[in-house]
Amino acid sequence: MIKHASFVCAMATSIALPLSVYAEPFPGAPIVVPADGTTVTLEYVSFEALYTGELSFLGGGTDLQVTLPVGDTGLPGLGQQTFVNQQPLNDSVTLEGTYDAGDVLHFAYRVTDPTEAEDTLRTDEATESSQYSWDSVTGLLAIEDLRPDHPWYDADYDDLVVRVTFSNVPGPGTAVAALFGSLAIVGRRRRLA
Ligand SMILES: [Ca+2]
Ligand SMILES: [Ca+2]
Repeated sequence: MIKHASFVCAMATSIALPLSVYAEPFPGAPIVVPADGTTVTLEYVSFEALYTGELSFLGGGTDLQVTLPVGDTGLPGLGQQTFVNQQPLNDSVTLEGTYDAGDVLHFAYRVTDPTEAEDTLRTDEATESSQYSWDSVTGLLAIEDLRPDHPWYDADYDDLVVRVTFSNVPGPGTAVAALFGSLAIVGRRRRLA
């Protein structure tokens, strides 16, 4: 019975390929921040890959441009280190900075091993953004670590999977802005009266 069950399981697994086990991929969808004053947390979910790769946070910006870069904490020029797919050091990482509605978050994935496969895939590069699948409903950001012209390319989007959580914590700046907003309305009403 056990053998039969594992055979069925193996069959199901092979039938399910090459689609991701998490969701239908959305290649190249921009990771758009939903609200002003947002902090962003990244949580490690899983990996299924032969290659080792490291995900870094480049910063915020527009669809294909980083305009708010963050400082390097890992790989030079690639911003904040988050996770290595095969050996995550942390369960979650809070990304540097706070972001406003409409800001697009950008990432780089450095394939580091085996060395002959070295490559960097960036969400701010038009030819590379489709290596990332972003599902704004589940919050899952999933990476395909090989380019379409690679013989082992499989578009499974599970070579590293992380969950993105947006937190909107109103800070003192928001309260001050709200106060000025109320004063402005009072002032306008007085002028109108
Ligand atoms: Ca893959
Ligand atoms: Ca894979």
